[in-house]
Amino acid sequence: MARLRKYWTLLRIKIALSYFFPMALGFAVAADANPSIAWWKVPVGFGAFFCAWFFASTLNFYADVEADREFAGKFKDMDLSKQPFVTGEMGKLETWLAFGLSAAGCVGLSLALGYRFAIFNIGFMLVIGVLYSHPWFRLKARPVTDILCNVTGMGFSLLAGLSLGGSGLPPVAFLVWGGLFIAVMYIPTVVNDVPFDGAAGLKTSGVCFGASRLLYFMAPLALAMIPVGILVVLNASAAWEYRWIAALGTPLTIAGTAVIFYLWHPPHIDLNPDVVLYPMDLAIVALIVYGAVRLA
Ligand code: DMA
Ligand code: MG
Ligand code: MG
Repeated sequence: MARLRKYWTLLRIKIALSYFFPMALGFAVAADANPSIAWWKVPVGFGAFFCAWFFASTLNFYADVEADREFAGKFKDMDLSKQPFVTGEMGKLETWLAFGLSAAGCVGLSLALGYRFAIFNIGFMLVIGVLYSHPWFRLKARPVTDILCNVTGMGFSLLAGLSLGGSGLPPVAFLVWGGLFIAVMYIPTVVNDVPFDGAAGLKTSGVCFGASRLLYFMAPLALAMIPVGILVVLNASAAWEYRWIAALGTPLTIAGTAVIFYLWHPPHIDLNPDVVLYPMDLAIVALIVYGAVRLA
């Protein structure tokens, strides 16, 4: 059991679930639109997602050893200085097996669901894994692209979930709203990392623009969610899930932004991320149960 622990650490479940949220939403919408989805596609699709995520998360740890070794922050999902590539628990063979099996699992399970799911789920693995972390691209260490990677990856997660039920696409206004939402959610995490990323020489958005300036940029982004959110809510032909998420998510994001500004005691935001993550996990359970009931 002790030998398996490190793989659990690599899975980084708390963050995994935040990237899984859009897929759960996509699945719920897909199940509404097409209640005749073959049930086996759901566990296979979710399995394909977690293979993609495991690959991405493992690559992030693998590529971040230098920065994670110096890690001393506390407002984080985990103590990065204890990650398996820093502690030396990952042997060469284990490393190759972890990458090989998760990538093969992602591609194989995705293709079993069809080309459409495969494009989005493998796209997710490439954007959130390779483009974000791999030293060739390492978009996590460049201003703006760190945020855009997350917006794109979350979009792929949603589109993969949706494609479990065919070829439906979300309204453009919801995609714009979601992009703003993800940017607002991601910015505090970059801001909290500024001291460590700066010391490690990473030029993230936070390091480049300055922690405070980037943090305050959340305000115009959150406010821009109002008109776009109204467009989504008023779109009577959009799935009810999109309309409710825009209706509830817009005021929540604005209130959350105000709370974060209030808790901004440079260089840290004194907010436990669990406050956001646990309600999101409940929403995931609700969406999956809803989708499963629609299929039953
Ligand atoms: C972790 O990214 C996120 C993914 C998508 C694997 P990061 O390296 O910027 O954050 P952390 O410093 O928490 O590892
Ligand atoms: Mg990292
Ligand atoms: Mg970081």
